Amino acid sequence: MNDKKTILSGIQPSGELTLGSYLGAIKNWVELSSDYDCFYCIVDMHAVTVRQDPALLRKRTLEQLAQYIACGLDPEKNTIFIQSHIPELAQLTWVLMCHTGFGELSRMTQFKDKSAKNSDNINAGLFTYPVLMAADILLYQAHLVPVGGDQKQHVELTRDIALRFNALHGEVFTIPESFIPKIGARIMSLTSPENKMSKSDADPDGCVFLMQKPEEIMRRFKRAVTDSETNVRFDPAKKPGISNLISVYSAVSGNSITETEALFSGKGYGDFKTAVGEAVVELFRPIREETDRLLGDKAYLESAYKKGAEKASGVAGKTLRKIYKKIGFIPL
Ligand code: AQP
Repeated sequence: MNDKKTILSGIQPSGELTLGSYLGAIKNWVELSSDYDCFYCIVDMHAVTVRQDPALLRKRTLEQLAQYIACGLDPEKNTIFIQSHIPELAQLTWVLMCHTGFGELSRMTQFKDKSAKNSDNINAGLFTYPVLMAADILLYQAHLVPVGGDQKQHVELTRDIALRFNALHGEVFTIPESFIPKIGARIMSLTSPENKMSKSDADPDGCVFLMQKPEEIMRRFKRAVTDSETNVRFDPAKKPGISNLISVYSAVSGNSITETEALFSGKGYGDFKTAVGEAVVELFRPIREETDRLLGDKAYLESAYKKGAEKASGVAGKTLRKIYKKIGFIPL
């Protein structure tokens, strides 16, 4: 019998994967992938809450699948799938929407941030997206949801919805918990370190992308915004730029924050930025090469996502049938 706990996590194909996506999510997914029963998805349904170019969305979805695998996720061992391939998700989302308060959704900070950024398209999906995320987590009965710090609020909402549903209809949902990495939970933009590094940032210089060439990665780190001091010291409030670089170096090298500070004590910002850039270049080099190789093998990628959909659907169907029965829908 499989007594491993279940994990669910996903990333939107709303842009090229960044250093933030890697350190805040994928790196931890790989570390957890042997000890848990993992469901890792490409959340294309979430991505369309913001207008996407259809051809680009298709391309990025496939690229993201190749990148997951290149980063070390194994489709044989884990369930790696594309969110829109699982129709039960939309079905469960509707049921959960009827168990979620308008006031609860209004408090979500990501909705406030994204509606400010997309003022010409504040659609209902942007508002109700946390319920889609809750349905994703609950459909697979996930115990743990590895997320960056910014997604914690959505996992809290998922717990509230699940507890409410269970209280009304009996214990059907596993109550999930968020899992937030100690280092790398929030990687900030290199050009405006008070903001999160985001795939769809209007200023691409603030981001480092997984598929970027080494020269370009180095250029971005060398131009990273710092401060007028000269000491490599971790103080996010007063020194957000340098603190962000310290977090990046620590997450990539496996050092603690204090060890990184000690390592660069007495060295200038220039040397430090070069060291951070080089560490990231070496981290991404094999991932980029393997992604390119996988993208040349479309038949393999297709078989990987079909296998993922089949595995995910099996679990999703089981949960949905239970839920439909609980709320009084007549089975067909
Ligand atoms: N900068 C980041 N630091 C730490 N973690 C991050 N994550 C994303 N950016 C960072 C984590 O990656 C997971 C997937 O996120 P997502 O892509 O589905 O959604 P997002 O958080 O909205 O990511 P972006 O890059 O900011 O996308 P856009 O620009 O499209 O909104 C999550 O666990 C997230 O915390």
